[in-house]
Amino acid sequence: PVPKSANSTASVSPPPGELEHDNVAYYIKKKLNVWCRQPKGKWELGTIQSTSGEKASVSLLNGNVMKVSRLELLPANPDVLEGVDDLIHLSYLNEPSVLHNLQFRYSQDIIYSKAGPILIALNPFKDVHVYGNDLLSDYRQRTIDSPHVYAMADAAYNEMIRDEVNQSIIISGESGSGKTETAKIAMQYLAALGGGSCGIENEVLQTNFILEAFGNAKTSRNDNSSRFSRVVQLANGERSYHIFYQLCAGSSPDLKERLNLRMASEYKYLNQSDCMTIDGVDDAKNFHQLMKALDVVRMSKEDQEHVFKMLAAILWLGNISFNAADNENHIEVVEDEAVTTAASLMGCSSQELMTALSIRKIQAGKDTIAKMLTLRQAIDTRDALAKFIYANLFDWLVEQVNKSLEVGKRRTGRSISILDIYGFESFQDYELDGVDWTKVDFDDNQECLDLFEKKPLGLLSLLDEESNFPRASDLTLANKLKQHLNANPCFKEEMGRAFSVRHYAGEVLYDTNGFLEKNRDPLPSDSIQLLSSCTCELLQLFSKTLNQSQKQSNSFHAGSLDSKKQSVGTKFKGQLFKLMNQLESTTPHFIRCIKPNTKQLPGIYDEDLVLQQLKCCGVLEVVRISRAGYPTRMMHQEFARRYGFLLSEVNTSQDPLSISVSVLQQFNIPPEMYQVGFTKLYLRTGQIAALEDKRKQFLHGIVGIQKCFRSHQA
Ligand code: AOV
Ligand code: MG
Repeated sequence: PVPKSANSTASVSPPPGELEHDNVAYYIKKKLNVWCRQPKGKWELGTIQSTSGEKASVSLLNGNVMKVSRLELLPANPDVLEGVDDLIHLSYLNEPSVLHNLQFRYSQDIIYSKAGPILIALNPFKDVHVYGNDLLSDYRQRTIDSPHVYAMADAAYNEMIRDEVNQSIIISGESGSGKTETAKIAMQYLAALGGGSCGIENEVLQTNFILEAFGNAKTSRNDNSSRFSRVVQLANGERSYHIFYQLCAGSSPDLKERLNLRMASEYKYLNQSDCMTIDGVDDAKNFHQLMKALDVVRMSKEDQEHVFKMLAAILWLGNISFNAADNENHIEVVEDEAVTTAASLMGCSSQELMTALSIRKIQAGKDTIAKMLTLRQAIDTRDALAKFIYANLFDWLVEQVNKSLEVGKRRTGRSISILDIYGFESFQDYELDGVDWTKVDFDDNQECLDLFEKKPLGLLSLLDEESNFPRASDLTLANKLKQHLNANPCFKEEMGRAFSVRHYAGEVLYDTNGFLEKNRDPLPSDSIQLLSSCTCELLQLFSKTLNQSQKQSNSFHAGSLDSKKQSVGTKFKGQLFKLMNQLESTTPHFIRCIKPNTKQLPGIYDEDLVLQQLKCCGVLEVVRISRAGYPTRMMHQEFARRYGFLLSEVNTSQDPLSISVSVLQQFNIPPEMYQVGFTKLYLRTGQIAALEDKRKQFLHGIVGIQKCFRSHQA
């Protein structure tokens, strides 16, 4: 597709280009605004008064007059473009202009803007009153067309109907930027299209509450962060999954008694981080809403009780403690309320649970040897059990919810998928100026992908391989990675156990500490046996699922000592591949969420933070390329097919990309007139016309020769 260029603003913009010798005079004469970089890097608006040599004297809006190098000046957009709703319309797409435009809108609570095809959503951290039924129908009837999640959801819906193609809405952004809220807003719109507050649409909305209770937690960056695996270990000021606090705060006296439940602060898994509540959040109230949501998805009271039982069992597991049993570091389990309650909730005897947590049986030939565990091993075993139960409980819940929605499903054969993921948290290592977004080719991330998934020498394969060596350590892993991956330009060696990866978004430093253990995510066979002997139905089900998946993979690894269960890395990779496959068959719509400040407060717009996020997700390049600059985009195949035959030396083995480049070179198209992407070619105005001319001439020539040939024959 060839997008139309945004020529609508051409009449109001001053001569194009940066501030160069020949147009400074124009700026002075017309008193046009310029951006002037201040000593601390901030950009201020002003007008140029005079120039002498490389220096310019600038009068700032605040009244100050500064002498600066011309390099510190950038053209500002004319006033009529103040706050345009699509960055594409800006005459100048420099950093201060983009930042100013978004800030101008943000200060008026206009949180949505377009960047070409992408919707930018700035997190307001307050209610901006741009949702609800009235607006919903305004967008539906197209009486409003300003950028909004509703508009994007509406476009997805219409395209689904019109093109009969599945759609996806892909939401990205760093932690706390508003992805999950945005996903919910999109779902609200689609639910309203489907009929509103009753029926399956309502059920889908209600499932959000269940998924958030069990899948979200307070982190330092987001009070309601979509997270994963934080049952046994918490950082200071952060919480475990909401559901634990909700259960402790909101369950009825009866339920409390049946589960022998205490206050959240009495559980070690919850009280280790010194953070029990969230400002403005009522856990007890949310528990009641959760129970309602479980009713809506038709989960039986009996199943609900099972779920709560498992949650209580996890909490009590965390309180189990150990005593020294000898002076060789071995331990025994303290037989107290924690053990007895956990065991009774799980449906086994205290003794069975204590044995599983303190002894490991090892097969030596035909004999079984019982080995006592050290304190570290015992704690790891206990925590692995708690994590296993929670992870399986979560999967089971999702399955139940999906089943419940299947019941009333009206199948049209078409779908709109909304992708909300958990956001990146590691941003300290960000090299602020490390990524030159004017140069980065935004659709070529191949080297980085190779670094992770190439077989057999990609990061994930190497990690799996090392995870299978009994004597491997975090250091041997780091060395192995350095040995094999150093040649990849996205990999960087660091001291000791560390290494860095140059991701598309920026460089991230990794410490291999705990990598192997996390990747193995082991559950000792004694624990598996324990689970299968428990009377609790859910635990039996979980251990059965585990046994089945192990049997399947064991058949491929017959004779190996370890039970070869899939590593976490491999599992994750498999899930991502599945996701990618699913997305690739859809028409994607992109929403980039931006967090204007790290304090989670309204009204604060941190320019550096916003810029960093715009850069890292490639928004500016998309605008740069989709706007007038490179209005023509063509797939390499398409380009090669149309112009490849013009090459004087045709090499049929060449790939389309190389053919494209050869064509451009043969006709001396200057490099500033195009950008070569991994899949597409981007061309400035006029270039295709020139190439079409050459093509016509060439074809004309052939026709001429043929005519000539024919007349000779005649
Ligand atoms: P995330 O999904 O991107 O983070 P959330 O969607 O949870 O971020 O948003 C974080 C918080 O920002 C919410 O709890 C709201 O308080 C506020 N917020 C976001 N969007 C809006 C909006 N449109 N209007 C009002 N407030 C909003 V993470 O899940 O951490 O990556 O893993
Ligand atoms: Mg989220």
